[in-house]
Amino acid sequence: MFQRAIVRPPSANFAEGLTTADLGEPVYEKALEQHLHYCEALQYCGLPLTELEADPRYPDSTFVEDTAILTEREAILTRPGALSREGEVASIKAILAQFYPSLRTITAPGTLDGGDICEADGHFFIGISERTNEAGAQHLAGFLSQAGYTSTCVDIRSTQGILHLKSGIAYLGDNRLVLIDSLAARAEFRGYEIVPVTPEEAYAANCVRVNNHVLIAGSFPKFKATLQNLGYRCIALDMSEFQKMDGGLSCLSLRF
Ligand code: CIR
Repeated sequence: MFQRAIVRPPSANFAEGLTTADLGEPVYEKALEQHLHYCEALQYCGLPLTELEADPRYPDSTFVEDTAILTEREAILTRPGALSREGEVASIKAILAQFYPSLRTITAPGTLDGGDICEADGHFFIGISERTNEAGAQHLAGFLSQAGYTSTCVDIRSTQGILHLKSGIAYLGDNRLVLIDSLAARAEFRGYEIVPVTPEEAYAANCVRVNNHVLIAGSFPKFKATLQNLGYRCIALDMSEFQKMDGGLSCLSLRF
């Protein structure tokens, strides 16, 4: 169960952030509105929010998930793989210090984005991607192991169409992993019940189980029906403006 979450609204220069998507420029006012609905959904799921101020120095800073790994036992600050995002960690550190007695940090030469880390009940999948390098992955694996957790690295550098591991995978609890087609057959995920996402709905794979609900991106009817048939209560949220900036549902909050 999550107790609370940290969020940061997009800044007016949000469209200046990094993106590989060819979906047009995001509309700031619409992004703000979508962010507001996202926050309301987290609150509806029982999470009080710590809302940070928008930070125009870092146009990608609304994607707070990339700056830290939060576990029940400790918090680890990341070293984001994109240079333009490195400075985002400082303000998150100040906030997290209020909740965690000690903070660990990924250091050079390691780089690591929170979007590459997927926790499945005490086991962590660590994506090695364009953002998270092997040194960063090993550094995190060491911290996790010291805290009594296990981890597996998943190299996604040759998996098309995903920026981060969690762009293609989500853990629902109950030993169930949501997986896009191109990750579904990977040996690393053997032993889990796989909840498939069709290629046309691949963006929907980045969903988030928040206590008794699953937050999912809007307009993916097949995936929504799959989850509902499994008994999950879904809250669908329009994410169009964040998708234009390569962002998914999970990256808009740090939940702990
Ligand atoms: C970036 O490229 O870093 C941002 N525009 C999107 C980050 C999305 N983060 C995530 O999925 N965890």
